[in-house]
Amino acid sequence: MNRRNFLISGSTALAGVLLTANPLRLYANADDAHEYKLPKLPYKYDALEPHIDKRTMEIHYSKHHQGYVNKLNAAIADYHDLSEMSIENLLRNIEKVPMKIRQAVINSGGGHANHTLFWNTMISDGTELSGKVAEALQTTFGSLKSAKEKFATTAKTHFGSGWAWLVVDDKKKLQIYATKNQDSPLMEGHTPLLGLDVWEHAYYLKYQNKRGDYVDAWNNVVNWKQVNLNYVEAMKA
Ligand code: MN3
Repeated sequence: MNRRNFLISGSTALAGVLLTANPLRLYANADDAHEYKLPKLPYKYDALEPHIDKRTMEIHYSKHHQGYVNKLNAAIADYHDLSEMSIENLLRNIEKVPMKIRQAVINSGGGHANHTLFWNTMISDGTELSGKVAEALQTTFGSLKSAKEKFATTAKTHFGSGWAWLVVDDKKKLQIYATKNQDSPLMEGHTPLLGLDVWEHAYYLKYQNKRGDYVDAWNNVVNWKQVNLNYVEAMKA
């Protein structure tokens, strides 16, 4: 219930590409059974080949992401008021979550939200970086090239498990940074536009220890059209 999956078809320039008006709205509320659900993957497991392999996608989505959903549901099982919130609002209001389950919600709720965005900002062959977010990246980081380099370096040099992010912060400015584990930018009042999973489970089967190769390959499947839409929505909010 209350799932608000707004799918809009784009302009002719986006022929055939379905964009989600705001993937944050994919962060659906729990259903009547007060359970969050694994969102539908917007493409097949092999869609991102050769950059991200089918086996990694299958395990990452059906085991890892499902695992975060299951653990989140277990954590909030006795807190029906919390499960009436979207996962986005739950994380934005993390200080209101009882201490007893707060870290579980940070880990598993963060894992659920982060992966939901991750799937929706990738697409077979990628899309061109343009539009309002491109203008803002140029203004903030000097050029698109330097913005992309900063993101890649952030992803490659983050120590241990975590995520690299492009966000709109609470002052409506773009920021690029990394978080540890499954910590979500939503907890800082920031709106994530694009996230890259740098946990080893995201790349080890194909790339082993070569995280840099994975980050460079991922650049080929970024759905910048979706990131632009995320930016426009975040600036309106
Ligand atoms: Mn992951």
